[in-house]
Amino acid sequence: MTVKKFYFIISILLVSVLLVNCSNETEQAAEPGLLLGFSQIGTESAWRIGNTRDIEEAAENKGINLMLENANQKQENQIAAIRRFIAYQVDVIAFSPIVEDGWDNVLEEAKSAGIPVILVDRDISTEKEGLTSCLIGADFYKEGFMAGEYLVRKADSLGLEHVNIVEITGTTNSTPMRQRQAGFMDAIAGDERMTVMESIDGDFLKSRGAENMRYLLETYGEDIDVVYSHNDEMTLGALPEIENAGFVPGKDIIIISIDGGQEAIDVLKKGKINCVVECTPKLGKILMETAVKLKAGESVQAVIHPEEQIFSDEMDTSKISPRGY
Ligand code: GYE
Repeated sequence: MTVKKFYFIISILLVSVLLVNCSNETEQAAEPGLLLGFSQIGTESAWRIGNTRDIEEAAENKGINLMLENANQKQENQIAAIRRFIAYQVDVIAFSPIVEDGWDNVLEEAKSAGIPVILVDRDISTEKEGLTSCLIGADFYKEGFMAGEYLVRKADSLGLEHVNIVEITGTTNSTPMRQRQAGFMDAIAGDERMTVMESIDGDFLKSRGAENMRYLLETYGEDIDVVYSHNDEMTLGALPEIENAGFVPGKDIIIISIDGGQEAIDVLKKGKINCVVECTPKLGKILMETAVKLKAGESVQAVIHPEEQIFSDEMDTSKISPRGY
């Protein structure tokens, strides 16, 4: 190789290295991005899994970088995740608080770091002002109220004189547990026929739904007229126990559930569940839009509730379209 040729090759190499560096820089500059830290509760239900998937898809569609942490049903894991998001200096923090109490300290830390916080799905209880920017989640009180109103209509249509109810609740001290109970109780209050024999914590888990149902059947047997369960997972756990005890769910015992996942809707279509109140897990799109606004310093709506409906044996259930979770 001549000296001239040697210098020519070297200069070509140098120019390419420079070009590669430049293009990397422009790529980075063109994608300043938004980094969103999201602490999810866990994987306890089809609802939760659908919610996680929806949030991941929405982040991808909007080109948002998502740091997703799964807390495996433990509040301390959620607190640790939020601390990691603060250390990473994410732009916005979002989380679904497993229970309502115990968040003040970590949220004070986020506030001091100047990071806005979005509550997704569930609320917190605090005396302090301004720890979070907004709440995006269902109106659980309304869901419980719709479930109670359905029961009153059902009792009317069957001409029932006494209605003995057992309630399998979600995680104690979680927003959906508190409000689904309050809404239901308010809707049946004043109806002399209704008696709630027992409310028992099923933690939103299928296994606990089954376990609790076994106990309730052993304790109250054929006195049970209604099972009001705070989510589909616990309902799906309870149904085989009812059948094993020799009762026909949907006929001998009125079954009311909440969420509206595909599996429960399929069972509703078979007549073994009487009513399912919808709770949509599809909160991803509005979460991303809200995160973008907060990063830009814009104001956002304090509470955002999605629209929800009720599915029951009062309607033609064959018309219910696929649920997607
Ligand atoms: O109903 C249940 C889930 O917070 C609305 O949590 C959510 C509830 C949902 O695990 O299935």
